[in-house]
Amino acid sequence: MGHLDRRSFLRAACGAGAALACDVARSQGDLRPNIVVMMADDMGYSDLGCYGGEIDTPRIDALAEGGVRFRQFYNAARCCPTRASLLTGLYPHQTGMGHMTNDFGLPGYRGDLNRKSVTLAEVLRPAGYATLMSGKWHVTPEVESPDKRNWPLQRGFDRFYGTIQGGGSYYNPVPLTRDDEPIEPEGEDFYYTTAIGENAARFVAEAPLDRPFLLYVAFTSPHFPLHAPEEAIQKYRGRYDGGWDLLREERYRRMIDLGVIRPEWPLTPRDESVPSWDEVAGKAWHARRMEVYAAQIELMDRAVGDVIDALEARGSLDNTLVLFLADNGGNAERLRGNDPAVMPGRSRRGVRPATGGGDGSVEEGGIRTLGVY
Ligand SMILES: [Ca+2]
Repeated sequence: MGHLDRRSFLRAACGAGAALACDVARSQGDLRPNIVVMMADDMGYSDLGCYGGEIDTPRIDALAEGGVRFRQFYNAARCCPTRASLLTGLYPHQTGMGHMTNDFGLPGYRGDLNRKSVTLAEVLRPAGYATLMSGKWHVTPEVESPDKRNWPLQRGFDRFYGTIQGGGSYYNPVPLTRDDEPIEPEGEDFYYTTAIGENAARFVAEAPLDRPFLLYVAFTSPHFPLHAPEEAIQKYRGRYDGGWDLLREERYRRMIDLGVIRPEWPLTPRDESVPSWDEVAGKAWHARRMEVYAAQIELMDRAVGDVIDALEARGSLDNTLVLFLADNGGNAERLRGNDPAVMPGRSRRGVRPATGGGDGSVEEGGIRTLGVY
């Protein structure tokens, strides 16, 4: 596993690009690599196993083991600005997405991806790439209106499955969309994270064989609400009963063992707004929140695995650049309806996880997240 600062990464990436292009011969001779970008939503720096987390994430860990695990990887603090930057290569304000999807009447804050910017798909499609997307779009306020000028298909993608807006139910994401049209969730056991992975895997299987593809997989996991099937939650039952003070120490030690942080760096003090675990009320509710949060991340890891398996099945894995990142840190919003009387899991009400951290904050907990290449 490599650990790189930005300068070393650029050197490595230049070399890797040349190597990838030679790995696998495509049937029609176009040897350019496929590009797969997968992203989590509101996930903390140390949640994944390869960053010291106790959550089982073997598929992402394997990517890190065979590639590069960034220790210094920054985002734009919230869903919309990060997505706008990732899609365009620009600062969020240059795209009109300096904040979320509200229009403040200022060029940098229109809340709608502007036409001065071009997306990855708008650049790669004319260059011969198939352009595929599964997951959350969230760079336009026009969610259900007939005005679809800034939807994925109108911004360079050939195929789309997912949601135009930000967060929402994992059991009934509204409006769920295929290409430009609303659809209903399929099946009794529908779970959005799994469906995003399945559709992304299908796009890989159906992608043209004579040219490369871009696949953008934008999970909503583990963004609130805390929704996960009970069987996935049960695996973590009791795992968080020791509370966040103990968990912080456990993760801190594992991060040192894994080389994510240096042993001479002390554990930062607990956030002043958070009481000690000994003093907090409602321990069972807090622990349950983390159990569901962990299940959400494990299910996302399985969905990542579905995409990797699909790449392998068509013989494309060795000629594909795979990136996994988070759009911002763990969620620190004071969510309305975050009611200790409501146990998360199957509830359709909104409950956020217990870890907090920094979505929306430009301190390190918000903007410093993980990245695997
Ligand atoms: Ca986010």
